[in-house]
Amino acid sequence: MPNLSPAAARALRRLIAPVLAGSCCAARAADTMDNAYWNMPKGVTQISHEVWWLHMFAFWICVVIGIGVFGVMFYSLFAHRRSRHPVPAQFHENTTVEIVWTIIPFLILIVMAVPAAGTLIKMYDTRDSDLTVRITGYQWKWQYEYVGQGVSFFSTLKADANAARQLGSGIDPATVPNYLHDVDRPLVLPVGKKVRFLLTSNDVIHGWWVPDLAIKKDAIPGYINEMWTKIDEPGTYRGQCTVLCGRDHGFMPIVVKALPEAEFEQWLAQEKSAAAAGTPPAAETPPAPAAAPSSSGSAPGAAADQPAAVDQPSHDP
Ligand SMILES: [Cu+2]
Repeated sequence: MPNLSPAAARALRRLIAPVLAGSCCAARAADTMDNAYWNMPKGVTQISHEVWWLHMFAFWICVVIGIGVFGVMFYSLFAHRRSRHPVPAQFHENTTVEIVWTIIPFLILIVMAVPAAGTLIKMYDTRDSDLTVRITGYQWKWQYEYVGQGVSFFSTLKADANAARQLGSGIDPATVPNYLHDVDRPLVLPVGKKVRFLLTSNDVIHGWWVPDLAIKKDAIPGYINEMWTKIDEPGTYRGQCTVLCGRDHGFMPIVVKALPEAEFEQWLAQEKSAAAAGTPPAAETPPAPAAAPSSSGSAPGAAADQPAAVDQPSHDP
């Protein structure tokens, strides 16, 4: 679980391990415990915390309803069984019952809708942002453009994962760190600043999703979707394209690197001077060799300040 301290997670694993020992699932279960996907991640933004709270709130309401409904059902099955009550009670069209079982669900829905609407309104409020990043989806990569800063680059599947995924590559994906969840150039963002995203696509519909930021929206060609985030903690946050967008849909991960403000400013200054000098900014690893035919044209207005068009990942065996 994301909230467990390492010591608590270890203790829980030790408790569960004997149960799983000898089962073919043991290794897998240990991995699942480590990666902790038992629940929705709490995330690193105020909005993601609110979304998590709403999720838990609705979950506990469902638990109480479940216990109530099944409790009444099993009690009735037992207490009013045929041997004790051969003639069933009749309360068809009983006005009181009708009113009660209409009003109670209505009230439950209101109780859930009020806080959910409050969070939704906040999610849609992109005003007063400190920075705007335009995100464009391509088959099969992302382009990040820091609006008004002259900085723009493509973010593509990391070369080692790209090599391992080729048919007959002979590379064990388990040996590749963050296999299919790492990119050559992450989206770098400042911590504690409101960042607005303008999301669109160059070809087909993609989806930009980073669970830790509680952001998930469709990137639609010819249409701009807005969203925002304000990250509380420095770190690396990973996500994926979430709209089935073609052959390499599974090979266009998202990585967000949140830096303290001073470090971010330093990074941005470097990128700006590299862009101004016309030198391609250094990718963390060299881009994958070009092999696939390019199906994506250049984005409108992006060519001028786009020094390094990274080759898209190839898939051909
Ligand atoms: Cu996609």
